[in-house]
Amino acid sequence: MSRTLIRGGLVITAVDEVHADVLVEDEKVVALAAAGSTVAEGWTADTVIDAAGKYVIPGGVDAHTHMELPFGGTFASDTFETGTRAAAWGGTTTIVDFAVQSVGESLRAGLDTWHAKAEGNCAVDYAFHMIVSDVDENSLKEMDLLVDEGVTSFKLFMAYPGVFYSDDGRILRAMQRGAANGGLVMMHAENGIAIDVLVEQALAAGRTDPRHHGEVRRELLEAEATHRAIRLAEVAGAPLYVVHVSAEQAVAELATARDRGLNVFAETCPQYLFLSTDNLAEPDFEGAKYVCSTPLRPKDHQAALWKGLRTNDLQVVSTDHCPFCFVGQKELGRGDFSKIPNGLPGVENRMDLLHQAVVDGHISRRRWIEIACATPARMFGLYPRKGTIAPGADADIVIYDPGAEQVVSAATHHMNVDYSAYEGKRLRGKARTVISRGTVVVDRDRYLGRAGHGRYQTRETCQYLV
Ligand code: DUC
Ligand code: ZN
Ligand code: ZN
Repeated sequence: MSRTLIRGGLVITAVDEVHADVLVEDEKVVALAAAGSTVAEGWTADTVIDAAGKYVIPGGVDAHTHMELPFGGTFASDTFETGTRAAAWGGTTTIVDFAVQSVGESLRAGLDTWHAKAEGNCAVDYAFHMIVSDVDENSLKEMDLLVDEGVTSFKLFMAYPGVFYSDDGRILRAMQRGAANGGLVMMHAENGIAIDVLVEQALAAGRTDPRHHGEVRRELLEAEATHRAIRLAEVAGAPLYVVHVSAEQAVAELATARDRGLNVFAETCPQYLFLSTDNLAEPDFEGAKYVCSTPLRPKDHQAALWKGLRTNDLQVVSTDHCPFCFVGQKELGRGDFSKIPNGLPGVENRMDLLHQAVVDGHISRRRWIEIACATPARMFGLYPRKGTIAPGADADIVIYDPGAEQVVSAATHHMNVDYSAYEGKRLRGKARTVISRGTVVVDRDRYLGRAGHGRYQTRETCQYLV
């Protein structure tokens, strides 16, 4: 047995901030004791980590990543190996990635493919949601089997006709199944049928630049789809989790539903909190770096997102990490914005950007941990193994230096992508030491982890229902 003692830090969870020492045995947290108490002073360990002046926080849980996702004729540029290594550098110790069912394929075949991509390659722990692209009798039955084996959430798309899209009837059927088996339906809420009409009209009129991606994917079409998804979930008697919310009007739909007491939940992402249509409008095709869906919105939407995070109308911040290199990948859409692969890198930056939000006064320190660690773990059935520091929890712990200064740059990041969406941004705070299930994987500027340390995590059903 190995014992690690983390001494003298401020332990921050979603509910507490306490000056405490943390004792780890092998892969688990076994005890916390008040700093300086006789109990804590009596502890001995093989490794003692000095956390004086630092925060001791749970490892981040990023509930929305797409390593190696096939999209628009290419693949997301981070593999499970490079993407989870970058996650570790940024203080994220669990990812929940999306396995994909292709049309005509079973859920099982899709899930097996994603297991094969990830197994033996991950630096930190990982789990899967299942993207359901083909709702039929067989895939509905398979949903039951997946819930039983720990894949307890299913993403459906109201966008991308011909690829991932499901119509309302299919969505209703999947939600009814989720209501019966405990699976949580996650929704990409944009009216893709209407968007495709606007795309066609924009291209025909010669509006081909990246900024038109944001213009055709109208805020109202996000709000309309969000409203429809909520109503369908209500009819099915199912809970709902809306992914990557970016529009103020969609937040309003969510707030109304929650005020009515419905089990309706949602995430937003750092790109919607820190970036805007100004980035999409950058000249010389640079705007392509910021093409994702839902799209970036005008800056004035950000206030509604921050407010939603403060009032708990939005519960989670995930990245939707889906990187494509500018050279050779984003460039596929020169002259036609609809051919730009959708997605932004961010798995390495989320914890630090949200700490900057603490520094800037948008959220409290405990809320930072709640939206980035505890609630994603609860939402997707990983709590309290993940998302907190408590006896019995996995020892996924970050010694976080709140005073460190960093400038975000592709020159220094670890994601396998040739640009940073936050290039040049100054941030206060940085992970100093990152521990994954008791093993130090990052220490100061050294990477000590390995591909294959990360272990697949089965999940319970949603632990966040009211
Ligand atoms: N949105 C993105 O930006 N990328 C991948 C899929 C999605 O829904
Ligand atoms: Zn999506
Ligand atoms: Zn996504």
